[in-house]
Parts: sequence; structure tokens; C-alpha cells
Amino acid sequence: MRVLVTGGAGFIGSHYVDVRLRRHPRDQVVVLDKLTYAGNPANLAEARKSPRFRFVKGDICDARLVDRIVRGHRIEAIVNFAAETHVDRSILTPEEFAKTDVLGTQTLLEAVRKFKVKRFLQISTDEVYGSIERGGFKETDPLKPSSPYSASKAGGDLQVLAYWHTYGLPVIITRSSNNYGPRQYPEKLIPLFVTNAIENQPLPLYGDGLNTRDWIYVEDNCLGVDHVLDHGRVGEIYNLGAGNTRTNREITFAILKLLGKPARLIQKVPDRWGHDRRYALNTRKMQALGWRTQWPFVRGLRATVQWYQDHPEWWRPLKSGDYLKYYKKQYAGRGRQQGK
Ligand code: NAD
Ligand code: TDX
Repeated sequence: MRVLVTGGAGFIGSHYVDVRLRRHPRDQVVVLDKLTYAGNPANLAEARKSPRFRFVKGDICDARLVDRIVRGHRIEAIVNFAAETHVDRSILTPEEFAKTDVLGTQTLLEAVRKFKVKRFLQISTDEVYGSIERGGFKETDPLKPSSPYSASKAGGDLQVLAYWHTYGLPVIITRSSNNYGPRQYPEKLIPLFVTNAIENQPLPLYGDGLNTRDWIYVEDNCLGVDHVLDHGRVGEIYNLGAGNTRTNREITFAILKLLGKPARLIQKVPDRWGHDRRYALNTRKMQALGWRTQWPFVRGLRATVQWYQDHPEWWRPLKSGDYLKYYKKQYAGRGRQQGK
């Protein structure tokens, strides 16, 4: 199959490219990525060794470019990972999120329509369901996103479903829980805390630290995505979670323990605005499709911490320049929320 992976230079997308090339020895994979601050050509080092791999730098909102790639490479399937993905950034600059996550998705759907692409797989998130006190969300549950990020992702999902209902396009959506693993940009909880702890810098734990997420190892998510691309039913949504719910405090202490660092590195900071309390997914539908996670949390976290210890050349340059400007801005805005 000839597969277009958008956002393939990012964290999950790059792992997915590796998975697809490894598991399907005859497939060709084209990556389209804008290389925003989160995209990193180094993430595709393994893929570049393959003659079946091509990279194009560009924006999924650029309809002419998307058309040229889909037609030129005779693309049969699109897997859309491209998105603005960080909740804190979406609170500071929501516009980019609506552009890429909603309009970019729609631009890709138009290309699917025009060139009769056989499969369109939209990579979505558990955050579109909102927060849940106990139990896990099912695929049929209503959407109740809280942040500009999750609202934009929900907007993308609704476009995808509308193209299924209206034009009968062969679309599928996966919604995964929080991924972790090598090559995750060090603004997200686990890589931020691991790299800060390595450098003996404070770990900014939001609020009471009791917000809960379900953590899935990135390879388990990618194997699930691949399974859905080949075996999922069009028009369907599939949740991908690992059943590993942990509070942020638990994650923080686990990281400190693995690195042998003291609890005094933990710094209590004001809460994220509109911070969702708990995410969790019901994954029975994926299990019925024959998918299981393979990475227990303890093993996945150990492998992740080890990777960041072994690859300072990957993350050190990312934690300077623009990154620091963003950090200052983020904390400067805290506590100014009105109307709540
Ligand atoms: P990431 O931020 O690491 O990577 C996003 C990639 O998309 C980057 O390479 C970036 O350059 C690219 N990109 C951004 N805007 C683009 C545009 N307009 N055109 C082309 N490329 C563009 O993100 P990630 O964590 O790998 O997430 C990938 C996908 O998975 C996203 O759709 C995200 O919503 C979803 N997701 C992520 C998680 C998670 O825990 N990280 C969980 C559930 C779902
Ligand atoms: O410095 C921090 N301190 C902190 O306490 C950061 C960055 C986060 N947190 C908390 C906020 C959340 O409760 O940790 C939790 C996880 O935060 P993030 O890593 O920012 O992830 P989250 O907001 O849960 O969203 C992630 O999972 C779903 C991804 O960023 C999304 O792209 C994905 O859709």
C-alpha cells in the first residue's frame, strides 16, 4: 500500500512510520510535515534508511500541495497525525489549533474525496470526551471538550464523520489516551519531568497533582493504529487506551525514583486553566478487533527514562531559545483568569 502519514516528523507519527515500514515490507510511506517547533527531522533517521520512504515539508492546510502529493504518489491511504497538540499552548494561542486541527483535517478530506483515496484514518484523542469521574468513555459517548486543543480535535473528528455521512468517504477515527515514550517533545509531562530531573531543575506540578491520565506506551498505540488501518471498519471510531490510570503525583514520584532524585525538586505551581480532572477509556471495541497492549507501565516508563538519559543530544537543544520564551509566557499568564 502507498500510505501518506501527515505529521510524521512528530512524536507518535514518527514511531508509526517506523512501525508501518517494518511490518509491511512492500509498503511505501510518504511523510508530509510542516516541521513546526514539534516536528524534528531527526525523528525520521531510521525511516530515511529505507528506499520506500519519502519526506515532503509542507502544511496540511495547503490544498494544492496535498493534491500534488496524493496524485503524484498515487496515495491509497492517509493517516493524519498532523496537529497542534499541547494543551498549555492552546490556552495561549488557540488560532493555530483551529487552523491545523480542523481546517487542515478538512483539506485532507477534500483530497480523499477528489482522488478516491481508499482509507482515511484520523488520529484523535480521549480529550474530546472531556473529563470522567469514574469508569471509561465508550466510542458512542458524546463529545464534551474543555480546552481549545480538545475542541479543535473534536472539530476535526466531526468533519471526518460528516464526510462519512454526507459523501460516504472511507474514514476511521482512533482516539488514544496519553502516549509516552522516546522522542516526545519535552513540554509534555513525562519528558519534561524526566529531562528537568536529569538537570536537577524543578518539576512544575500543576494544582494538587491529583489529575489522572491513562498512559499508553507509544508503540502500543502505533500497533493499534496499524491494526485499525488494516482491519478496522469504515465509519467507525476506536478507543486506544492501556488501562494504566495514574495521578500526576504518582508519575512524578515514579520518575524521581527511577532517576534517584529527591522529592524537593517538585515545585507546586498554579493549576492549568480549565484543567480536566480525569481521562479514561473503555477499549472493549479494540480488544474485540484483536488488539492488546504489550507494554506494562513500569517497563515502558523505565525504557522512556533510559532513552532520555541516553539521548541528551536530542532534547538539550530543544530546551532553549523559543522554548524558554514560551515557558516564561506560560507562567506569566497564570492566575489572571476571569469569570471563574
Ligand atoms: P507532536 O506535537 O509531537 O507532532 C505533531 C506533528 O505535526 C509535528 O511533526 C508537526 O510539525 C506536525 N504539524 C503540525 N501542524 C502541521 C501542519 N499544519 N501541517 C503539517 N504538519 C503539521 O504530536 P504527537 O504527540 O505526536 O501527536 C500526534 C497526533 O496524535 C495528534 O493528532 C494528537 O492530537 C494525537 N494524540 C496525541 C496524544 C499524546 O499523548 N501525545 C494522545 C492522543 C492523541
Ligand atoms: O508541567 C506540567 N505539569 C503538570 O502537572 C505539564 C506539562 C503537565 N502537567 C499535568 C497536566 C496534565 O494533568 O500533567 C498531565 C499531563 O499533561 P500533558 O503532558 O500536557 O498532557 P495532556 O494535557 O493530558 O494532553 C496529552 O494527552 C492527550 C497530549 O498533550 C495531547 O496531545 C493528547 O491528545
